[in-house]
Amino acid sequence: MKHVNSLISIIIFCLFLNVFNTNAQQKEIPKEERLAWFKDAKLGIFIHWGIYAVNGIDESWSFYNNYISYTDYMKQLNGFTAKNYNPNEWAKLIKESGAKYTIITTKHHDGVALWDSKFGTLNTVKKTPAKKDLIKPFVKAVRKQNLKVGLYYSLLDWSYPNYPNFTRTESRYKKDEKRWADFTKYNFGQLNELTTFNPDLYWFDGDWEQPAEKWKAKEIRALLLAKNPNTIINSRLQGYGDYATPEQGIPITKPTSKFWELCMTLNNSWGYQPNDKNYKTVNQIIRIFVDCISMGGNLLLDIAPKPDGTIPSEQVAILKGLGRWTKKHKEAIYGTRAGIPKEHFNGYTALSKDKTILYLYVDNKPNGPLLIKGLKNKVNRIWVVGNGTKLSHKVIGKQYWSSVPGMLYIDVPEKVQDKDVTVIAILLKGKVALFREEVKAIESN
Ligand code: JFZ
Repeated sequence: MKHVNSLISIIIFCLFLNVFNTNAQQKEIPKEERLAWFKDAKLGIFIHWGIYAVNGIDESWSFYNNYISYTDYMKQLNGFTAKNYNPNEWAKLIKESGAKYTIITTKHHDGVALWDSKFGTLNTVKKTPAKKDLIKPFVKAVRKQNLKVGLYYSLLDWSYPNYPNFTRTESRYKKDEKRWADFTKYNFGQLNELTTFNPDLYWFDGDWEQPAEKWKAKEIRALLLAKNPNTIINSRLQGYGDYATPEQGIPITKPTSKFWELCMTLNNSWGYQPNDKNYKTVNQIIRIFVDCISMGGNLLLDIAPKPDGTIPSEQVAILKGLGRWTKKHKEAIYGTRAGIPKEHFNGYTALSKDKTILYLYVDNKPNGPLLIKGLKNKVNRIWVVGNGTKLSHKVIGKQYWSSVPGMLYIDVPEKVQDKDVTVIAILLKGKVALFREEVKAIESN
């Protein structure tokens, strides 16, 4: 009997430990697994849609920075009609660009929610002539195109009466536990609503105004992962995110983070600003894109619909131009990994996941054969991606007594070149192997 009793106590103790453990650790699916699709996706389309498009002014910042009064900023609510909003057309265009995922602003810093929120009253259903939930049909349309969907959400809300900050020069309060608790409840309420759309990704923003403990960043992460253990969270959650978002534009050196995404505007504005005609060209965007790919990252390109829901023609043209290139070169985009160091090839490169194909992105017109140095592998085959033409190569300067590989030259005839970026695939014998040692003094000749 004594034995049975102690056995039971041991079992109870073990059960307790187990419960305790799972509670404490919230066993997450490993990042590598959760972010596998993201690592392969390479291209995403960001959408900044909000009432700021009515006047065509800076999203939220224009009142925060006192360029316009809050009252006048909010008058834009009356012009936000969404009357030509066609989420299926949007999703088709996004698909055509070659993007594998898309992220839409559900609420910017101005606090205007684009879905039918039961928390607060500031949303497109209650306060704009659109009178509609704009997120629900978007998520549906995007899923129909087999794309992943992400929701942008601003943690800070400069409109909410119990949020401390209002404008750069005016704040509502400094410290007030009660008011802050109310705001927290409101934020969690909205986030809970967003989980019902079951997004593949959450893109937080505005986290800089409060520390992690105030946002309850840890609890936010736990909530979202409890609802969908496969979801991904960007970096702007005070240390509780999954991947990095480079801050100063295109990274110069390869980011140390294994998962990262560069977000970028097509002109100089996140939202629709008809005055801003400073659009990047398709060629520039493709070159930035291959720059990101060569460093193992993703590019998240922003489009900015008008208040009626139409996408400006310049932006449509860019997405279609990009689509021409991504369609032709898909084998050298999706699922690739970062390329080889610049010492080996004077340009952007990437590798296939299994490291047996080396892709060269030729973004300038070559005035002679391409050169690769220090490649130890034997080359099995070289071809022009999206064109199929087989290319020959020559190895020059290989000494029989030296382990230094020869210089590999590939001639790329003009007629196989792409008008933007030509991609050359090199099928290697085995996984890529590079000579990186210091060349020693000659011992014999
Ligand atoms: C934020 C927003 O304030 C802005 O309006 C827009 O939505 C953009 C996508 O995100 O702006 C930021 C936030 C963080 C950085 C840059 C712009 N950052 O970390 O470099």
